[in-house]
Amino acid sequence: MYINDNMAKKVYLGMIGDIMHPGLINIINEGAKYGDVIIGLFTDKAIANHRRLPYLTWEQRKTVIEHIIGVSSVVPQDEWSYVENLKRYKPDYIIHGDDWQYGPDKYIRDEVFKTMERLGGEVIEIPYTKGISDSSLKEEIDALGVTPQARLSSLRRLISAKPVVRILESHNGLTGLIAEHTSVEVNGQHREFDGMWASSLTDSTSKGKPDIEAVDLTTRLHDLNDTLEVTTKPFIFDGDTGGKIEHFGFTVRTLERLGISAVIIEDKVGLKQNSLFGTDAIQTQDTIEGFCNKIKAGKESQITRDFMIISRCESLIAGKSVDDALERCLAYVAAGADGVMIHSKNKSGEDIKEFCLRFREKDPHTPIVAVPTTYNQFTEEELATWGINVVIYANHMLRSAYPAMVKCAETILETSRSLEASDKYCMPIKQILNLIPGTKKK
Ligand code: SPV
Ligand code: MG
Repeated sequence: MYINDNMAKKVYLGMIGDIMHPGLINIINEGAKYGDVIIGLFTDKAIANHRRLPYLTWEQRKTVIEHIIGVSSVVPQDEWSYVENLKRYKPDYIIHGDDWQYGPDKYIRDEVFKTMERLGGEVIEIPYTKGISDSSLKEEIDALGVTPQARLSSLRRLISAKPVVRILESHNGLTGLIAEHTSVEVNGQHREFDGMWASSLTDSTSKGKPDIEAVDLTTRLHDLNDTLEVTTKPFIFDGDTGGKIEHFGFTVRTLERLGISAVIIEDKVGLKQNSLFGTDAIQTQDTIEGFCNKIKAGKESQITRDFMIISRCESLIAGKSVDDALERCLAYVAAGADGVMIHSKNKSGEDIKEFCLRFREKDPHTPIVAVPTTYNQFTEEELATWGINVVIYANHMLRSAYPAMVKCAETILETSRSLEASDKYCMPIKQILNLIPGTKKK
């Protein structure tokens, strides 16, 4: 039975509240014994640097949680740290499972103890409910996959929640798994990629073909399906020039149906060549009017609210000025582009920085996407200070795999056997057998 004989006291309980389970109900019930339970519901912004974004939006989670017996009110918690909210709401108690005593979040616990002591409040730790947790449930849900709509909308959520969204190139199911599951801890912070880039360069190169739109859309999407099947994170699709205006609307709808979050199209016409050739190749830009018409055609065809059409400006690649790039990008946004990608092969990054700072003076909000392949000396944090919202590592899975494979092939030739190559360049057989989840039947 729900007993609360101490209505005047305030009990603070922070939670993500994405997947409700008995452990959370238990902690709410425990909290309600001490007073009115205020749920500090973590916002996307609070979560984004520490965990994967929740499946439900903040408003959806709030609706569920405010209807749970024992919850008095739900307030946003905008930081991973509790300190600001504890100072704001001055609870008499804060309640938390005792699982935060170990691991990367221990510093959060230390801060909470210090703050509550200063406020004259008390920290209640209750035994963590064994065998059930948000993360174990999340693993099970991840194994089921994601709906196209949830995947599609997650890129916009990430852009508004994170200072910078980190995207890794993926050209097949295996590289998709790497982008999906690779994570590291840096200074106590969990880090992983936020999504994937379907690069025209690596899609073509992995087929032994040049990056000139020779691999058609149907083939690329057919192959992309392999990756969509084994991942849940958002995809940004490299749409090259977007093709003919009359065709681009169909491309947009096809991508939306698959749950792709965004397409980036570049303002070039004629035979497309890879941008990293710079002025060594003929790079002919569309007229501003012509490209704006393509953006408009795409936006008119779009049926979901969240799909993004991002315009990619090739002025700096074609040897033109930052002024030219600015004029174009502002026009593209006015035509309806949901973001701009500015590209350059200049190693200094100066042109990109100047563009971003000047673009931000005119347009504080439209997302800027950057592909720092040549100016790779800058960290994501530095790029974010220029106003960049999305950083794409555009070809690194393919570029790192290829030299390793060549080395292995050469070593087999040199030694007339595979012993040396296996020892030096190959993962153990046991490891490859267990690499793909679900390979071994129990
Ligand atoms: C790609 O990855 O295919 C791109 C980025 O379009 S770049 O290769 O730098 O042009
Ligand atoms: Mg490309």
